[in-house]
Amino acid sequence: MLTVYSEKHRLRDAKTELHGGTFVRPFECPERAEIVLARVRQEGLGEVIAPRDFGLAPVLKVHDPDFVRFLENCWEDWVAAGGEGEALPNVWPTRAMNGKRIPRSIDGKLGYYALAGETSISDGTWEAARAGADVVLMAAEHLLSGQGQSAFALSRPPGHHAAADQYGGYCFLNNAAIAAQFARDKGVERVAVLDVDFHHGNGTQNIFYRRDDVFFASLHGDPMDAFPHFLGHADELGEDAGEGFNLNFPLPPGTDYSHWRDALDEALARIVAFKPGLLVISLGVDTFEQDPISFFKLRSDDFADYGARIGTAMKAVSVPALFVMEGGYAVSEIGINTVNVLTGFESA
Ligand code: 6XA
Ligand code: ZN
Repeated sequence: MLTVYSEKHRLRDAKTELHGGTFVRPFECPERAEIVLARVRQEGLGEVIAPRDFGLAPVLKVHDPDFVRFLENCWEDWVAAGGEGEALPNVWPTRAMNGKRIPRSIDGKLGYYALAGETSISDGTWEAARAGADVVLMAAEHLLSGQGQSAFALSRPPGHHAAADQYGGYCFLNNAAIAAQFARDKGVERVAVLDVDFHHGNGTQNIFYRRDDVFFASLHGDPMDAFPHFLGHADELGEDAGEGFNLNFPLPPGTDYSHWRDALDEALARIVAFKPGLLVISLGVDTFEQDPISFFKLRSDDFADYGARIGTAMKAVSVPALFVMEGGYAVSEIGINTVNVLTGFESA
């Protein structure tokens, strides 16, 4: 399986995350990608290539231009306004206010575009996020040109919380959504996105919620208990043309592999029935029992098993699979768990 990787991910190296009432070094750190890459090489998964520059056009198919401009300029605007630490929001257009106007000041803009307050914007964040989009686009292009049945986009920072005009939960550009849309624009009629990260992929759901050409299925910690808290319930089925094309499996604290696997099998059956031309997998391994910020109980072997299940289901109907790296914060095990999914898929 081909892996696409860009060293530019290292430019996303923020110093601060708001966690438990203090500032900590972000869980989403550069070592994550380095450890996954080392494991890809150690296991001999296949060739590793760097992406080319796809420009902003495929990003702007998914994200609003004003949001993209905000991300591009945020750090400079923040510094120019006298920001001394990293850029963090401290006010939001909540239910009791009017969120329709985009404020002029960087403090107002941060609140307008942020969906959560843990994620700081630091010098280099934009360059890393852009390179992360190029990574998924390169992997998608590889599959669309008929070279292979699977590819791994080792992108960082992650993407699935980012909506058309919102960032947060460590995500800035929605890599999985950008890849799915790119495939649509290259003539793939139906694309499915399967999100197996511990957290609900609220951004991906939101981007495709009114569409019937992109099916979204997600297994995640029940939002009543887990981030992002305000989306990811089982009764969110899609709207308008998209009704019936969104599928959520919110699962309770302590969920082990046998229960998680049942939900996966149901999601895979629905995906097969949708008859996609491409499956994009938002691959977060924060479902691991030792993950520091999550509450599922998957073990390292379970990742290989579910990779094989995805492989069996997709190979039976000849649907190519694009794996896109999302979360996973048990850093010393992140390589093993991630590559177990990929080798499991290949073994099917
Ligand atoms: C912030 C939790 C952010 C979760 C990020 C993640 N308290 N998303 O892993 O998939
Ligand atoms: Zn996650």
